[in-house]
Amino acid sequence: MAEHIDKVLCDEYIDKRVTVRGWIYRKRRMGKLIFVVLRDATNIIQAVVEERKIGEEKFKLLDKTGVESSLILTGKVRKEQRAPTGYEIDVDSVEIIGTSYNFPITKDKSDDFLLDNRHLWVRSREMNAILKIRDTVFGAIHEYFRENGYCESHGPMFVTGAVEGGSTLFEVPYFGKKAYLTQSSQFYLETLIFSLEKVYTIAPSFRAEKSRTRRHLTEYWHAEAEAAWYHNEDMMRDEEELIVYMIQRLIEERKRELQILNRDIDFLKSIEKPFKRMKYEELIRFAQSKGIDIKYGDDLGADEETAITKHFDGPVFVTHYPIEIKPFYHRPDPENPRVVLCHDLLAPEGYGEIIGGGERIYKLEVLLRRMEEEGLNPEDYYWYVDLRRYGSVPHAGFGLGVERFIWWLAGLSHIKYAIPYPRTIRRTRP
Ligand code: NSS
Repeated sequence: MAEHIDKVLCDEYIDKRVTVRGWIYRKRRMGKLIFVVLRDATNIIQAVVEERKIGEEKFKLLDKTGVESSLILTGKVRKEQRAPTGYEIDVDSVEIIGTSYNFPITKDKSDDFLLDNRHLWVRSREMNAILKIRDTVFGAIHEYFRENGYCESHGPMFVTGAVEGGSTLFEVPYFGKKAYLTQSSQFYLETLIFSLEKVYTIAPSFRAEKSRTRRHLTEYWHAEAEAAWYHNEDMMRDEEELIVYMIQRLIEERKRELQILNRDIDFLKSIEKPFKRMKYEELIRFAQSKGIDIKYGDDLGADEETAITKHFDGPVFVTHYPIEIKPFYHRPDPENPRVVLCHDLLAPEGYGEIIGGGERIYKLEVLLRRMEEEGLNPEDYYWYVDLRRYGSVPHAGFGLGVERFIWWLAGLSHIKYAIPYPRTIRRTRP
């Protein structure tokens, strides 16, 4: 009996007869031999098929069928330096399960073509590596929060109000009324801390982003946390622990995938906590010293973030933004109410913001005043306001854009590579 292999072939299999299942990655015929490079979820493996071992008829069928056909191959493993992974299977049995002719994805296809064919492109080695990195990231987020006393909970996706400003809300018809797709689960997590104290969620968030940048999706996965009794600094400490934990888990579990993507692993290893902290005011001075055209009071756009963070050698927390450029819920600094006790975490190497968070206003009168200043109707947020009426406590939270993190961590050129089916201003298919 041949052993079915669903892990990466290594020395322990030499001279053993194994069965592998997968898809043709490459194929080349040389006379009475066919070299098949088969891929499965783990890796690729070269197999050599001799006509005399499998018979003329099977050999012809195998010769005809193309890239991405599904096969079951059985044969003996040997070391072969010329093979892509250093091993080769000397095949004695071939089963063709699903033929494939003219697989549409070939070398040098345009980006748009690959996006139209994302359902097929997810099979590529690059996407396979990214999807595995993504798997580890989601797992690590759950691990981190669960190990640190956070309880997983969920807010709704259909909502009636904005969290991050009205301009990026998606409106949906809702039985004769209007509803929106949520921009963030933050306000619901805030309600839940009064029951669970420390909560987190991983859920989609939706932004009607009209900007076409390398960092915006209209639908993204958002890892959000909220904790009672936490101040800004407490939350930043948990965030840097989470980021370092995720990086560690990726280096342990996904080194090969990071190498496939040509990510500099030594650089990732160099990322340590605590991260540098900089007040917004200092950041503006720093940017100006680098010749970047920005002044106090400006929000950081994608271009500024890229230009600034190219000068960073690790993630940097930027705190104390001017009150005017942040949403109403941020707590004004009691020592200087023109700024708020918030933070953004900016990833280095030109990537920019991956986290937004901070301390929330917990006094009723301050919240009502801020809503009035921003022209918001407290009625629309009655349940959010209520939290400040019944046993309010200081609290803080944050949101990590999971694709933003993967985009940076894997060193990708565009955020659309960080998710299997990206949704952008121009794309809702496939
Ligand atoms: O707008 S944020 O900065 N902040 C919030 O939504 C807070 N309500 C989160 C909280 O405190 N619970 O978004 C948070 C993060 C941001 O840093 C990005 O990493 C990511 O969400 N984000 C996005 N990722 C991809 N595409 C888009 N359009 C996007 N917008 C934000």
